[in-house]
Amino acid sequence: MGIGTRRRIKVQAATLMMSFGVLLSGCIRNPLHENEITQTETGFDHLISVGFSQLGSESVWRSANTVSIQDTLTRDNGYFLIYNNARQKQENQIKAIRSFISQRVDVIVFSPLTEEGWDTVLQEAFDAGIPVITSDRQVHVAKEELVTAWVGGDMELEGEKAALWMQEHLGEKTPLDIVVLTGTEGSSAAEGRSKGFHKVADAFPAWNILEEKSGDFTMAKGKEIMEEFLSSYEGIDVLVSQNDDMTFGAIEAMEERGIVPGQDITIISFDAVKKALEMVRDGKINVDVECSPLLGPDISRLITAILQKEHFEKDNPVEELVFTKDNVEAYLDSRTY
Ligand code: GYE
Repeated sequence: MGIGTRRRIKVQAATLMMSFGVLLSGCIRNPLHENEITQTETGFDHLISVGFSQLGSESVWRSANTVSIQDTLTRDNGYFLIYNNARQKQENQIKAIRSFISQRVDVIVFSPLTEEGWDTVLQEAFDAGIPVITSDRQVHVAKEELVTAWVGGDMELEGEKAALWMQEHLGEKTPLDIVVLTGTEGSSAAEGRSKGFHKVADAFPAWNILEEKSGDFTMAKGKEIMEEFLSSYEGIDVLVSQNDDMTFGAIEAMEERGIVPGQDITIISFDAVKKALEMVRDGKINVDVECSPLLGPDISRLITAILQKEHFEKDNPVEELVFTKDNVEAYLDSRTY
């Protein structure tokens, strides 16, 4: 090895160590205790540190949700945000929450991948005196006080709205062969939408649910499972798809077989992202039940209320609409995601 190469390696090692040092100090720095700011948007004289564990980036909805939270919890708005993407793994979320606890953040916000399995880590947050807000999805915990507040869409109501649209537009006495693409197993989003749908659909014997299978809220999986459905069953009348990404995949699968989406098969979707609303306008999706990802401002309001010990509701469902060809035009331009 020549002297030049050796020196280059040394310089690189030194740079690495320096950036590691910066990284490290960045990690343990807790701006809450620096008192460097005189007055912030939140009314506090210091930045509020928030640890946010996002469950992944599986869908258009999820990306819009992440952006909404990152764009709201900014330094300019009085926050120091520590963001972690768990890439669809509960153990990554648990790890992230533990690191937020050890960094002594003021608040933990997280969107739980699944409902079960949070008691231990949330007890640790509780014991450390850190309030926890669940955003979007919900958890099942033995002790209610482990979650300070929740904000998100009412998934059960969304499922009910889908079935009520079918009842009104297709008829409860019409024999229908139905397939359902469900979301991530064990998630409150999938469980809630299924529960709400069944609440209505189970009362109508003419509606025949052929199969319900998880497409994990992704386009690729949605396409794969729809292909399976189309190979297994002839004459499917209705597809209920628990999010738009799976719907996009399912539509591809249909079109590849010469099936006209929205006509040959009635399509019911959830989320109502812009690309899906355009498909509602074009008649490919018959109805899209809205679920709003723009939760940043609500989360910010909750955080300040909790820390200022003002009144706040524990459960905060957001208002959501139902889109069909009849009303979609008015909402298309303003859709940002
Ligand atoms: O419908 C889907 C996302 O939990 C409501 O998760 C959310 C769901 C949403 O991946 O697109």
